[in-house]
Amino acid sequence: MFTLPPLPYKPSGLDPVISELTLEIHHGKHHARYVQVVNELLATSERRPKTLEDVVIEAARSGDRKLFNNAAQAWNHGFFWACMSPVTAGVAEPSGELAKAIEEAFGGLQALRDQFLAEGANHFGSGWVWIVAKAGGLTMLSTHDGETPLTSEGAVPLLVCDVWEHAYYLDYKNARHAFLQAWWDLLVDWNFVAKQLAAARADSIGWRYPLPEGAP
Ligand code: MN3
Repeated sequence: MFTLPPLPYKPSGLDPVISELTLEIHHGKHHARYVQVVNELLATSERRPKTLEDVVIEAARSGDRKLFNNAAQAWNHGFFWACMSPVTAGVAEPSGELAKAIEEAFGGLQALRDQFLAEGANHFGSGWVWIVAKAGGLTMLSTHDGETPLTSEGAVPLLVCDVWEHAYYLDYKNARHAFLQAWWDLLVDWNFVAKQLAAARADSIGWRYPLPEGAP
């Protein structure tokens, strides 16, 4: 049984960028439901995967859309929580290898910010905006619904923002760009992003979803 990992901060920790109410519903209802459906589907299947990463990749490979959508959404949300730090922690801007990689790929942090906000604001429908490491360099991409770079050979996600309406609608109504801007300026945990980049360069995927309860 996969579990809903606790948030790495208090539900009020991202306020006022993401209100306590939004975060409680997003984590406690949306994310929880994806985990619940994954467990229900696995309970009636022959599959005994050890990790949620395996569930996502195998479901994508076998074309099991319902399992894929729910497992990928469970994973994406866990990763999304890890990408943010509380407002009171402040934002430590990228430095070292990460700053260098951003400069090479996007021409600097300001250019990356402009591009990320535009990508998120222009994304049509539900999905996610990512920065991924691939072949040593950084790229930006957006995915629809539950689609995730986990299924993309050699791609390691470094950062993601959830642009499904449930992520911001209670706080920002239809103003997705305002949400993205506040999120970028006040919540991104660049230390986490730097750790992911270091992992990618060491041929690891870095952050992993917690193992199922009772896993050996
Ligand atoms: Mn969401």
